[in-house]
Amino acid sequence: MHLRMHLILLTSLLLSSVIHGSFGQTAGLDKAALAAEVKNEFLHSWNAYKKYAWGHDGVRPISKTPYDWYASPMYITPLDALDTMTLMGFKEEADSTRDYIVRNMSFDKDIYVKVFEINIRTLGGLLSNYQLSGDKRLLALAKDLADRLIPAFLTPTGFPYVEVNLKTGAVRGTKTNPGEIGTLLVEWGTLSMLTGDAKYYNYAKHALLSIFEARSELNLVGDAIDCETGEWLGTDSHLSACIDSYYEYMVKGALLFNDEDCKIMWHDSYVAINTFLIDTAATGIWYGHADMNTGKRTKTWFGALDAFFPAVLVLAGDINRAKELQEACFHMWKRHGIEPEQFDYVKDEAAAPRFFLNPEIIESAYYLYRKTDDPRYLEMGKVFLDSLKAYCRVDGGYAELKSVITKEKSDRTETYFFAETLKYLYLLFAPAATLDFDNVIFNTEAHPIRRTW
Ligand code: DMJ
Repeated sequence: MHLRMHLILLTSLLLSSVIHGSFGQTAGLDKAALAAEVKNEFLHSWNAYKKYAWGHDGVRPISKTPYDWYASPMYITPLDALDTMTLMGFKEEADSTRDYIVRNMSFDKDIYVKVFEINIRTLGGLLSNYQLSGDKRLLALAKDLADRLIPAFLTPTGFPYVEVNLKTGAVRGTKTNPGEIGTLLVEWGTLSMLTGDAKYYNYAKHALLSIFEARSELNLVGDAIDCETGEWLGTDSHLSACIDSYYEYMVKGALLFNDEDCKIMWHDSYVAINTFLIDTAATGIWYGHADMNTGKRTKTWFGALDAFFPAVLVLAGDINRAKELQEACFHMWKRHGIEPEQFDYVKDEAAAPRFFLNPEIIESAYYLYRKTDDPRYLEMGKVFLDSLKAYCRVDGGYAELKSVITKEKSDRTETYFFAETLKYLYLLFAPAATLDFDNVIFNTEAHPIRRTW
């Protein structure tokens, strides 16, 4: 080939690699450097956990002390962090952490645990790490845990009790919500598929179907319900805490198990969401609050947790709406330099100013980037990373904020910071091959599940 032709080919190859980022650079952003930066931040917070809180559920990063959820530790941070360190390539650290978890984790404990939290963090973590490592001891732990949680499902409504005693099977907590009732199928369905025992799938599916059946005539749900009487205790409908992942697991249940009921439930719900919750303001499209029975607007609030919705819309195939909503989410982040727990999109200011190191907005940027290849989402990711480092980084890891306005810190690192926030940030910048996005479903705690059945 002529030398000039070689040069033209080389130039166009270089150009296309810059545009598409195959040399780690996109639109002026160095993806490889950003991925390395996230890994460093992971090590910074993980090493702080190890130094100040090893063997406990989590770290308080300002006082540099540990905390536990219950009288006896459940090793929530190590398990939540485990698949993140595996994906980041910290193999030795992952092997020793997994070994530590297996040697120490026991569910034969006289403690009442929250079914929802232990399901998404512990059961989800055990299942995803079993799939990633092939270590059967993790699957045995997952089965033992689920068996101990089963008494929660024995209610007249099919809605699980909020808490179960892992040793005695005693239950308590009747005031629950669609989020807690409907966020089980990914984990319990996976356990059925991996063990060949259909009962886990059936308990979780029955719970989801039952809460869907309790919806209003407008196809909306409220945010509090009694698991013994089935009476609604809160009729505010929204995409925020207490409801959010109820919708997420319809979409994920449909994709992971090809479940026809999940598809129908999602379809009907999405029509209602787009009729009664959707809203617009000068800053774009939003989803607010409305009464589940009348459809009347109750609040013009959207929050850090609601920012999971663009990711769900990507999975559901509504990419345009996902893009539009992510722009609104990004506005919410930039308004005070970091996103608040709740944002009033009409007043254009924080309505609840705390920040808990939440992952959802980053999760949505990652999903959108994987589907569109648009460097816009990398730019967003860089803003998220820079703000987190500027406002939340401390010697002892990463701290939550009492206020996104004053940036005053609070002495806690939630375990999902390791499972979700840092994982999604890393995956956004890391090579696509790091995780086969099209063939995994993340549970709501960002533990990836592969459809091996
Ligand atoms: C996580 O525990 C899960 O993502 C849950 O579904 C919602 N809240 C937190 C993260 O913000």
